[in-house]
Amino acid sequence: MVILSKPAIEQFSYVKNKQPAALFPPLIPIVDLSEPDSKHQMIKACEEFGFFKVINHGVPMEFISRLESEATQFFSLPLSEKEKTGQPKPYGYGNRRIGPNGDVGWVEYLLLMTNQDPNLATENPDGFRVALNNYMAAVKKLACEILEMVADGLKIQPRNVLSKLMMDEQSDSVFRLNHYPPCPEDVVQSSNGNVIGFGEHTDPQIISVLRSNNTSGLQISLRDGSWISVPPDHHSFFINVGDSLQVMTNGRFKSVKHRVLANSVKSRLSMIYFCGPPMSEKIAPLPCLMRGDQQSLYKEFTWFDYKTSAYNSRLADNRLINFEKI
Ligand code: GA4
Repeated sequence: MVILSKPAIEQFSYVKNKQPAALFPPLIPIVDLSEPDSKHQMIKACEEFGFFKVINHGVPMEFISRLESEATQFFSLPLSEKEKTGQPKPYGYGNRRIGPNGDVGWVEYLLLMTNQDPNLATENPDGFRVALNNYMAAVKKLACEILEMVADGLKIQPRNVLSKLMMDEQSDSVFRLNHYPPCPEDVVQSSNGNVIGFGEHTDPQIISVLRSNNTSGLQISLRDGSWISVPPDHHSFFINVGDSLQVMTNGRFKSVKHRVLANSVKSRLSMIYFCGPPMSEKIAPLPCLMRGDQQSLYKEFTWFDYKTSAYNSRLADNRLINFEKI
């Protein structure tokens, strides 16, 4: 078991103003890909929650288990070994610090580019590399299928108008393995049971495809600002609408604010594929979605502009606000 060195409590992030939990929290939408109506369910979920769970996804369980086991082995290495992977700038191995602007969480992670061979400074990197490649290829296919169903559901053509952005060789998709070790009980208690594993934020990309082990912690924010816990399900995938898809639908879909709370008993491992477009791609409302004289809510920008601006922000910032038309 890996224990992150214990932080001074006052230096650590926790949920300060705890919103009362919703009395009857809505159920997280579940989209069964084997059902004929799934594209309509997806659209509804993207509009109402910016978030849904996918079952019957077709990603082989052996790829998932293999990567989970390789990642668990990696995170159980001594810190000095893991650090040989290189500090996250932004890619590499990170411990507690998230991004370059002072965010911290009860988490360690590996952040990787999807179309470059990762530098895995372990004794036997080959098994890890094969597991990563198999998993990423299968999840990329799933993401492509989901984006094509979204396009169909929105009645836009061609149906690869969204998926082609992440299927492009130049796509700036990234992959993240997050390991949340159990947080010591006294740290949890002194922060009212709410130590932040990964602080609240929206994802900048188009969509993100998340899978975790069976440890809870993930929460999403509803439109009214309340937070609901997402029951973990290690057989399923969870899809987040990112800021770029919010812009491409001119605000019809909303990117979902989410966070992870630390757990004092079990460790949580999550794997997230962030579907990003090529750097030079213009992020703008899809013309076929604009009716009549409808105007774009956003200024013109490329994914490079947005990513650059994201890396100058703090995790919890509203990053789209700088790109909205006044
Ligand atoms: C949030 C979504 C992805 O994990 C990520 C994160 C990135 C990082 O950890 O390097 C950022 C964060 C994320 C948004 C704001 C900036 C950049 C940390 C941070 C404080 C890889 C991404 O693309 O944006």
